[in-house]
Amino acid sequence: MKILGGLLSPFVMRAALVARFKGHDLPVEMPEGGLKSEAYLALNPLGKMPCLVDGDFALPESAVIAEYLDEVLPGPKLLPEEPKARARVRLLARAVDLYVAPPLTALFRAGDDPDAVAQAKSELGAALGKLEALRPAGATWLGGEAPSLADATAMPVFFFLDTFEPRHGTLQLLDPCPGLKRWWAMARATAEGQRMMAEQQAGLAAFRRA
Ligand SMILES: N[C@@H](CCC(=O)N[C@@H](CS)C(=O)NCC(=O)O)C(=O)O
Repeated sequence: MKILGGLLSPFVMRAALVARFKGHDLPVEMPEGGLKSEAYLALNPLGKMPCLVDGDFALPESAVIAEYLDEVLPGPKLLPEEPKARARVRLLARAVDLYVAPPLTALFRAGDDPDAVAQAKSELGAALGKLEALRPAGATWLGGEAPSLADATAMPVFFFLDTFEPRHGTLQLLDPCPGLKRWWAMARATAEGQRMMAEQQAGLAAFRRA
């Protein structure tokens, strides 16, 4: 089994982290010929990364890959069994995908345009406040007392808060969200978090060189 894509992408990293939280280190590689090659589009007609390849089965979309890996790989379950806890983990992951990731992408693209930066930061601050309100108060991990698919979704997105901090003061947006702030300090200090940060930093350096 392998993941096609590059680890700077929070969507690719989500799939890798799910496997790692379950005790597996799946190979991650860019598809030969790139995302728009005929061969890659035959595997993943969406032409985006990641795509999981499991034998002759190819699966795009990181949230779907995450649930598949949780089902097929041995190890701790990252979606809780209890229906309400399970729904909450899915909700937190969806909130990150729908509300937190887009303003970070906008910030990435804003360059030196002060209006675009201000707009993206304002939307990001509001989204972080909503995520704080959605998560169980006092939980160690994002959605409870053990790592879940919500953590694997959010951690590689929060990497960009650190990355944009020197230029845009993005970590300060966590000040009104003490629970999230505590969670992020804990999560990025774990072995998985440290490895993830180093890999995304290396990916960003390569992206900037290119
Ligand atoms: N909803 C998709 C998003 C994937 C996505 O947007 N990947 C970006 C990299 S972060 C990509 O492949 N961009 C290249 C392109 O769209 O051509 C998922 O969760 O897998």
